[in-house]
Amino acid sequence: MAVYAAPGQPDSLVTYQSRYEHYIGGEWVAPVKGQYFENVTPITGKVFCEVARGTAEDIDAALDAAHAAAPAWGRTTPAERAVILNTIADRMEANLEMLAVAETWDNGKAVRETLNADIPLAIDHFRYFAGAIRAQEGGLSQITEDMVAYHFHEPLGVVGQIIPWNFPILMATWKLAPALAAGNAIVLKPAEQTPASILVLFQLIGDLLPAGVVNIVNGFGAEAGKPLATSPRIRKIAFTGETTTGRLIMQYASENIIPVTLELGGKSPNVFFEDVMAENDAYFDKAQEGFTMFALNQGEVCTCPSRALLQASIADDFLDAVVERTERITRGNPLDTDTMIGAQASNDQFEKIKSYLDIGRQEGAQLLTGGEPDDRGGEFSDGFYIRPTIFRGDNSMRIFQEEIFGPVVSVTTFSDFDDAIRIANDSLYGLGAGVWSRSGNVAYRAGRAIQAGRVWVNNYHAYPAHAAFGGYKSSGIGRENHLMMLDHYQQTKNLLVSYKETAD
Ligand code: TXE
Repeated sequence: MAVYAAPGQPDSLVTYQSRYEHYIGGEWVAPVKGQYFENVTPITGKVFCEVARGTAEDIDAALDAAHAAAPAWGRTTPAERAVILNTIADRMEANLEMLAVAETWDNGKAVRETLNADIPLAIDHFRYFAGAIRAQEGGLSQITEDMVAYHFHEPLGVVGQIIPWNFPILMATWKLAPALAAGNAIVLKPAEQTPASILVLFQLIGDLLPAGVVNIVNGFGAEAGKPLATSPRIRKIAFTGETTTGRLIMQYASENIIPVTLELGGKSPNVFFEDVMAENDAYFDKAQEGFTMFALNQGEVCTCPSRALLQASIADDFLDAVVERTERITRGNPLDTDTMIGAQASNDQFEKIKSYLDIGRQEGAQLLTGGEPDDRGGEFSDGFYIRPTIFRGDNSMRIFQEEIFGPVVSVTTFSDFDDAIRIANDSLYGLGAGVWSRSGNVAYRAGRAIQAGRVWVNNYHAYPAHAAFGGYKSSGIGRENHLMMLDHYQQTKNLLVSYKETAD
């Protein structure tokens, strides 16, 4: 057990500045309009720094820097880029605890997660794409004896990336690592709720990249995100956020005929077949742990298993076990490594979740545990904490259909295999799903039948860099992670060459 000192305390690993600028062309640059916004830590609800409030003028400056850097960066060899990505990973690893504390303070999540998941996964992502770009090969087709078609991978040039607040450093890395590996220059806009930890990261690693290859403009969606996403000077836009915003991003992209990747909302079903139950059994213990994953990252995960589907024959006994387990989730100081659940990322999100707790009650769902804010007292009493909540109800309710993005699971029952699949697929979304059964056959058939881009079978919430991640239905377009991600940041150049020296 360890308790990290909060930023601002003398022995903290992180020294947050009181003010942050944009990061453009390798320099810290004040916003053209001179405006800043306050950044709050959800842990105490207090402002801890202010951050440049970007506008179209700042986006233009960042695009200038990116365009200046893109040609030379695009000509570097895969081996050169791989060395840089590996060096970034090494430096992050050497500063893992500092980055974990910075991320916890900015976002509110428990430090045991930033130490063991967010930052290690980000480090591995840079290493994975360092390897992936070196291993990538082009294609050659022999058309005739004298004619050859070469296929080259070329970078797109300058790309835009807009990310959310639930995993600031990891979501930045998911987008930056493949784009950099493929030789693109980038303008990235972090979420206005969590701008600071990414800026700390770039203070740490910025010197490893040529100036202008990565540019960060902070600010709000309409003021900074829209000018980036609508710019005719980007060759692609990558976005993670709400489905309604994703729809706008696609409209903007259609004006400039550029590709989009969208990673949007979810309402992921976690399906438990009756054979999971047993007395004192390691597999049953694992399945219960899989159920409680709804509270991981305070439920602020696009793949949050926010709908649990239990086979009716085991529902009551299963719920007794998981309610008790959910009540044992350790709540405390998010900077204490024993704490399992931290603060919601912003006051807006805190209010949104509370409104859904009311909606659940009004709809007649049965509240099994939680259902209210979690006053942790003392310095944390103004923080944004919610108790892990289990509702039991019906899949037609709003708490089953709408993304709450909090530590709230809505539980319903199914009679048999077909009923499970019908309920699981009765959703606008199709991002993640979980299937739990000791029968490989049942699990396989359910996994194939559920309309989701990622189905975890007998596990949940694992995110290895080499497993493709992305949505079906309204959950998005394209994939992240995996080698196939490189396709989203490259275009194919076909050179069709005749080696024949005569006209016939
Ligand atoms: O999302 P937005 P918000 C869901 C979750 C949450 C809800 C609202 O349910 O409660 O969305 O969150 C930028 N042009 N997810 O309001 O608005 C914005 O500045 C260009 C799911 O934060 O989509 C931020 O950087 N950019 C999700 C980013 O988009 C715009 C993660 C996301 O903000 C813009 C987060 C515009 N017009 C929320 N408007 C997931 N899939 O993981 C906003 N932005």
